[in-house]
Amino acid sequence: MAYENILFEVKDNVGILTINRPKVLNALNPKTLDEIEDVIDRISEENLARVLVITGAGDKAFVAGADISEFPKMNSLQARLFAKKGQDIFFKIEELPIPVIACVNGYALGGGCELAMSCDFIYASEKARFGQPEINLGIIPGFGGTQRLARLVGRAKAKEICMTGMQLSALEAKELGLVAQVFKPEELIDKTMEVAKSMANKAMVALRAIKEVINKGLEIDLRTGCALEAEAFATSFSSEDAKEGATAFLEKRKPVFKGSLIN
Ligand code: CO8
Repeated sequence: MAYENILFEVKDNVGILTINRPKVLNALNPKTLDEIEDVIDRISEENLARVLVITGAGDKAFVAGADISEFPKMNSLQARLFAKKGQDIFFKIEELPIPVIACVNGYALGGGCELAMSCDFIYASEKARFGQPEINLGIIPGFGGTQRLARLVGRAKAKEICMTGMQLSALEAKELGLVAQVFKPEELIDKTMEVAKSMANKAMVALRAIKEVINKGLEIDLRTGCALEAEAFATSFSSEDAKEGATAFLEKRKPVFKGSLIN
């Protein structure tokens, strides 16, 4: 598929997906969602990258939401299908077996905040702004925002954010646990790539297991979550990379992980 609204490249095993509609602050229309899905599917099926970074083109926005110009064309059924389409793709991102970092360079509003929340963690520029402003359009978040935000920042704060349409600064989002780290705008992409490249050299079976167990564990009780952890621990323990990790430590050298997702 030739992409019109996104850019995708792989550098040092790190995939960089850039939403590229800067004139409309990278708003997500159906075609952009299709293109994002195509990249995610290719990464899953063809092992194109060991880590994925998602960012927005230009210096103003990560993604300013779903494309509002599409709304007048939609009836209720089409709106439901559009919401479902976004949700399904964001689940694919959440379930991708490699780490995904949202590199939030500006506005992450509505569908943009929802896209960022489907990633494993968020690095943000000091200029980034987060929010679910759908209430100001007379609608509610539709790409998973009510659900993921409440799980990430708690019930009261999620309700305040969705009910008022307020925007959060990067630092406020960090205080709430929505953002993992905040960087100066000019340093954001380099710092993100540094971390992404470092993770791309780690043990992939273990990274996949951490992602799966934390994601699933948050949905279930502690005892069942710990049972899942023990299973996943056993899987990582028997991987080739685990043998290399222990051997390298005992031989006092740096491990060279193969980075295979298969044991
Ligand atoms: N959709 C379409 N176009 C947009 C969007 C958007 N979400 N955001 C900005 N644009 C366009 C503007 O219309 C403008 O275009 P033009 O130059 O042709 O006038 C251009 O981008 C630049 O924007 P502004 O001039 O408004 O820039 P400002 O710096 O003045 O303001 C803001 C920046 C605050 C980000 C402002 O643009 C804004 O409020 N944008 C809308 C934010 C928003 O409400 N997002 C939520 C959208 S709804 C959503 O995401 C729901 C997800 C689930 C959908 C389910 C489907 C039914």
